[in-house]
Amino acid sequence: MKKNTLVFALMLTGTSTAGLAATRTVTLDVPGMTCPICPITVKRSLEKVNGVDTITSDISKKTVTITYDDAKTQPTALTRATADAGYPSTVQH
Ligand SMILES: [Cu+2]
Repeated sequence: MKKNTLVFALMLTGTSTAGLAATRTVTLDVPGMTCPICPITVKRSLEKVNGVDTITSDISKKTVTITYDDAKTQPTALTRATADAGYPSTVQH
């Protein structure tokens, strides 16, 4: 009975019951973002990637921080998306 209650609670919060999917955050270095318009193009390219949740850009640091569902996408798909839009990027470690 307790177990059923827990599963139900997890379903309500949208959390994966098996722990397979998780929201992850990655920051990409995008050296080509040289003016305030660039992040808009980069953001649009990332929005098309299935599994991307939030996108925050920092033009002064030339970075884009993305939260995503790791069951749906991964950093290589994100760097590919920005590169396809004309902005090659690398994952910040
Ligand atoms: Cu620009």
